[in-house]
Amino acid sequence: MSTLTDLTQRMASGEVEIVDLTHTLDPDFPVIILPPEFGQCARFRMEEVSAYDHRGPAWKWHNISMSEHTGTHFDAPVHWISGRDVPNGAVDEIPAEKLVGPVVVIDCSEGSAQDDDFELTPEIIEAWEAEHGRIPEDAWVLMRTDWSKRRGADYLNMREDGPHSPGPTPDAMRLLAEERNIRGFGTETVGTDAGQGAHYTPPYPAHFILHGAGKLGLQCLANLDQLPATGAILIAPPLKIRNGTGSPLRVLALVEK
Ligand code: 23J
Ligand code: MN
Repeated sequence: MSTLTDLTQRMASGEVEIVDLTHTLDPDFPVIILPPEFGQCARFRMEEVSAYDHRGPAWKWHNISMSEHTGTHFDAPVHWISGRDVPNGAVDEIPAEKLVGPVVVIDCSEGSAQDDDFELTPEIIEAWEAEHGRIPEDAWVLMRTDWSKRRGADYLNMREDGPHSPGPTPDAMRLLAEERNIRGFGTETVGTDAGQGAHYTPPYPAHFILHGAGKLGLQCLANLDQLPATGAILIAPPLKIRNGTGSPLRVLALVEK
């Protein structure tokens, strides 16, 4: 039997499941808030054009607007200054082969429940590899924190000194991008970086190191608790926005039960 016929049958029988890792686009879903001297990310907006009425008797449709970085979204290398000259670094240029591929999940949910500023370190990655094997080249690496279960103000978790949420250290990002040569890094929080990521050297190390190395990002993911540590396939194609730095998208995983 061909691989795809086999896959089709296993999806029909439920042996292979589709897990949706996407939050619903909604005006109330939080967006990243930067220090006030910087430009800001727009929330999702939707206006009715017609709803089977005098504006269009047999059809309903909406005009929508948002940032490239609103809701569950993809970060391209050109998003960051370190990746500005990466070849094919905008969302419309990324090869289609990069948009479907293997994914591993590092479970940081226990630590993140104890510490809002929990750090993913090289030690945690190496302990994960001792249990699950070396992170394969060109795989997505997702950091599970269960942050996607938070609602309202707890999601950004803003304090006087800015947002507090878990994220990777600069050394962890160097290990993943430079030594493991991953495809990309994804999180359940509003950024690939920790809430306090501006205070590392370099500032926002996930963005700086990943995109400088031509790697991809995913943020505001959901349902990472439904994924195995290894063996799933991620489907994450951004919109084909010319010179786009990122894009809201539907993220799906194929998981073998
Ligand atoms: C702009 C500036 C800083 C950050 C971000 C955007 C994001 O997290 C993003 O959505 O890419 S940290
Ligand atoms: Mn982004």
